[in-house]
Amino acid sequence: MTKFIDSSYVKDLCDITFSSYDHGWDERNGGNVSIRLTEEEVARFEDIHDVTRVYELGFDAKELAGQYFLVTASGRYFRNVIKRPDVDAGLVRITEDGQKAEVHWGFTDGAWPTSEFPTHLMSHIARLKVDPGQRVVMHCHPTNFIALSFTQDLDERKLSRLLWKMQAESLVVFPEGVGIIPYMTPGTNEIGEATAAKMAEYKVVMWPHHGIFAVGGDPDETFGLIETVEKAALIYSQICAQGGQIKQDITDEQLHELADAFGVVGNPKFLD
Ligand code: 2HA
Ligand code: ZN
Repeated sequence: MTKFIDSSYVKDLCDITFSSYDHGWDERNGGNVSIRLTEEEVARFEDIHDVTRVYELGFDAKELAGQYFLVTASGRYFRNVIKRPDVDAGLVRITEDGQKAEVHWGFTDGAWPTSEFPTHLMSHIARLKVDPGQRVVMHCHPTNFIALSFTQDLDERKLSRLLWKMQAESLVVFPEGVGIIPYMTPGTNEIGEATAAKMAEYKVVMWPHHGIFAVGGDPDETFGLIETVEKAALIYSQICAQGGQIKQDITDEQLHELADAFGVVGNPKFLD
């Protein structure tokens, strides 16, 4: 019997992976999540064990030396994490030299961290410099958001403005807008570096023709951010389904008023 019950983060991981699957954003083994834990939180794992296996990261993660990450496993399905979190997820610690990850909990049938672990760790490094409170990185495949990468210019200003104007919530939830990298092969250090470079400015990064990377302070907030972006994209899909003609939308003046009312600063590069 698995004894992860003292870690609320394992429950949160189960919750957001299943919700994401349930929204249709994680077919097969699509999607991955990582959560940076404090030592206090790590101490709450009842069946934490000494290092059983060590995994080569394939890049230098020295800036995260000694940090612990709860992370979903490579090749496993979000649909199943809720049923067997200790099999389809695990807890790893980055070694002092920043070259490896030691398995301390989970991955009980021999799995390794997600193939996107380099992008996760590089994104954590980037966000630590912006806001050390941001401890969650989530990747999934939201349908309407991906569809935009086929029909819209891959232009951060244009895409951010489109999403901001679909609903009042957008600007409040992602006032920086959305970053976009070019289409790249997933699972590589190169896509990790490109994503992390965008994470210096944005909490949301589009992977064209693939999905989304998002960061947040806790699992709920991160999942809520993805939901908000995808809802804006869904509204745009519905507009297109209704003929595509926009007769009125949220004006720039109204965006400025929104930002003032909610105490956020809209990215000045994207606001007129
Ligand atoms: O983890 O989504 O990008 C499976 C993926 C790869
Ligand atoms: Zn993916």
